[in-house]
Amino acid sequence: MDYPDHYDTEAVLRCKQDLLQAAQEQENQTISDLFRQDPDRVVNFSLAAAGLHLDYSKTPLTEGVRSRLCQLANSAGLKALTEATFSGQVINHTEKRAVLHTALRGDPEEPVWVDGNNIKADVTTTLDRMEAFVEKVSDGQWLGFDGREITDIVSIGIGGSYLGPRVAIEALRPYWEEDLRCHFVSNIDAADLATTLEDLTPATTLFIIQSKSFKTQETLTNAESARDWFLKGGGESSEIGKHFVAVSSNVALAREFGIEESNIFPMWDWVGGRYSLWSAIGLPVALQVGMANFRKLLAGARAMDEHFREAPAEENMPVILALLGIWYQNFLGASSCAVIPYDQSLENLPAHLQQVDMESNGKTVDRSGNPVSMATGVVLWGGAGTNGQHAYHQLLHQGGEWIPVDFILPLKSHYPIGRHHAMLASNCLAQAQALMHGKSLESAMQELQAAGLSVEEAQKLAPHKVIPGNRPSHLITLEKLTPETLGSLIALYEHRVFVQGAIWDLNSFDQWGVELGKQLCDSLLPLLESPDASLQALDASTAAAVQRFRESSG
Ligand code: G6Q
Repeated sequence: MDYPDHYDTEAVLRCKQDLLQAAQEQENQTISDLFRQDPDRVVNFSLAAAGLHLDYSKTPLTEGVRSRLCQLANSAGLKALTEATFSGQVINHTEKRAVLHTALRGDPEEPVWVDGNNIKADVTTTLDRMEAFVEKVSDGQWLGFDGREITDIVSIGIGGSYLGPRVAIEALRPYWEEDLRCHFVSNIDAADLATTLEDLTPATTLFIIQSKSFKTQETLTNAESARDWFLKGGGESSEIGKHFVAVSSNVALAREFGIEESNIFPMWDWVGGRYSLWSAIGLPVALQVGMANFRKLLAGARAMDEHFREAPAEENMPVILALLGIWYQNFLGASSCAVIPYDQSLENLPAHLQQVDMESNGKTVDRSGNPVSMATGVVLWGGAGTNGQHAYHQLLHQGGEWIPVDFILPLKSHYPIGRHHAMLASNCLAQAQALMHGKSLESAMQELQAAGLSVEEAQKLAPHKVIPGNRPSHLITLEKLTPETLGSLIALYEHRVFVQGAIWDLNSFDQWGVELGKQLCDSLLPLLESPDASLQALDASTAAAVQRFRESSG
């Protein structure tokens, strides 16, 4: 490792033992008991930071456990690792890279050095280049090959080069520039590209090829097919420069594709894909909502960074959320967590957070290469409320496994129509109440009898109506979903992942697990495409599937 390691294995072990004992001691205590014991529980278990408010009182957390969990974070060297990260040390040691997405949104006057270079200067220059580009496109100075203005942007990228920008654009719908529409193509499935291009006109469409490596199979194949579409639709090779720009750290490959160097926006080794929304990968966002709003998004994230860096653990929102997750998973046995925004425009936020979390911490080897001693990573899933209430919330309420939920609720809507927003909020709060209180057999019986059922009938039906309750949830509220609060919200989850990775002693910033699938895919593709190639080296099931594919392709 290239940075001072402050992980105190012995102390972490002692904290774990303490916490295991605490978990046993409070086995029979319910969340409702905790509210009865502490009339100020809501105040004592709430936090405000960077435009967000977190109420984590509806959880099985006591003050004693909170301070033990904070000790755990302390023993894992969280503070030192945080400072090492922010200051540019090589935290991602398996890839020999610094981890500096925070520098993309940090104070431009505070230098951060990587290999003797103050990267803040590069960040500022890139933001200025983005601004100039956005202005040209939105002011109609950037013209397509037949002299018309650009009306549609198609961002081609996948994974980290796609999910964050898509979520930000969807979330910031009220801030959209008129006369410009951003579209996304990510999947290698041609349906994605074909259906996106269906209604577009080559002369008024601008493609942004978003690929840090400029080597990703899906992105390059989609980019090549998009270029064919452009050339078949009246564009000339010499005009590719007017319709294709790139965001990449691989300038040579982007140029080889036909993109002019002046239209290639940089990416750097020290920005991980899933943390790259804040870099030029955010260009589609800047185009769709304007550069001023993109800068506000960065400012919101910066406010959360500052809070994360400065606040003591017990008052630190990302730390508390991370510790709650550790408490649930490592000591109380949860294996999944849900993020449920009560905001339609955040419908796809869970998909982005899923990548940030599961690609970062879905690992079982610690930073020294040894197997970890506790459960790591968590299945993160979710979707927009109220839609989920008519789908998977049943399992949240009565399923065999309890699943902690983050409810996210903007207090004001951008669409103040009738009673919609109060109804949305009441649904959100009711779900959290139902999870905590549940319904006892006794109240189910009473309800059924009050509805006119005989005792016998009520006894048969009542067990189906029992809801165990005592299930934790956290309520994150914000005044309104703005570029600033969105930035702060996404940064909150980034830091939550970081804290958990620090406690589990993982390298949260590599992703070797995704490589094997890519390698096997490369060797299977020629077998699918050449009918006579031998399938002998394959397992029987894969060989049979290849054979079926070949027969179907004729
Ligand atoms: C994110 C991952 C991954 C990556 C994509 C796209 O952290 O590394 O999701 O973003 O594989 O990679 P490129 O940007 O290099 O095309």
